[in-house]
Amino acid sequence: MKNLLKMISIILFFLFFIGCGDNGDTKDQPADEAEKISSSELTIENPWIRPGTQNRNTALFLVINNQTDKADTLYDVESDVAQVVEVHESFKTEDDMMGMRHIEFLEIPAKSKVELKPMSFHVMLIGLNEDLAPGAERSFVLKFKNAGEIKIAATVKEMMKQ
Ligand SMILES: [Cu+2]
Repeated sequence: MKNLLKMISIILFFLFFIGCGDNGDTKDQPADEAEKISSSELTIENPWIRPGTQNRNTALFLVINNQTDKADTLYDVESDVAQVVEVHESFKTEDDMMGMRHIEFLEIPAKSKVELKPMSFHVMLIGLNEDLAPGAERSFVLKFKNAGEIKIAATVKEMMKQ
């Protein structure tokens, strides 16, 4: 009798999934997937913002995971968090200092990940419109040549332990 009930619940389980179909809806994702925002092309993982104060600068960090067969290019990021939002890279100057500069395009090769992290690639937030304290959440739109626009939500937090 117990086994029969088990069978019925398994059948109901599958019927439920057949009924749902694949409509691309991601809102039923389990909680541990909450920080992964998928499009059909790319996955954005662990987006976070370094805390900052109004009129000053800070940055958005994340991992772009491209498991498709072709390279993609990040060419713009939009947000009302700051007056200027642009993709930057860090580099070493001739006198061994760290500098950073705006880049027009960030390529994400096929079947690979590009990590935007401190001292490396990052999304620079110049002239914050408000204070960003740990725990706050803000949205951004990442623009890719192939994947199109991907909207993400990033949480403000202190630098992650590596
Ligand atoms: Cu920068």
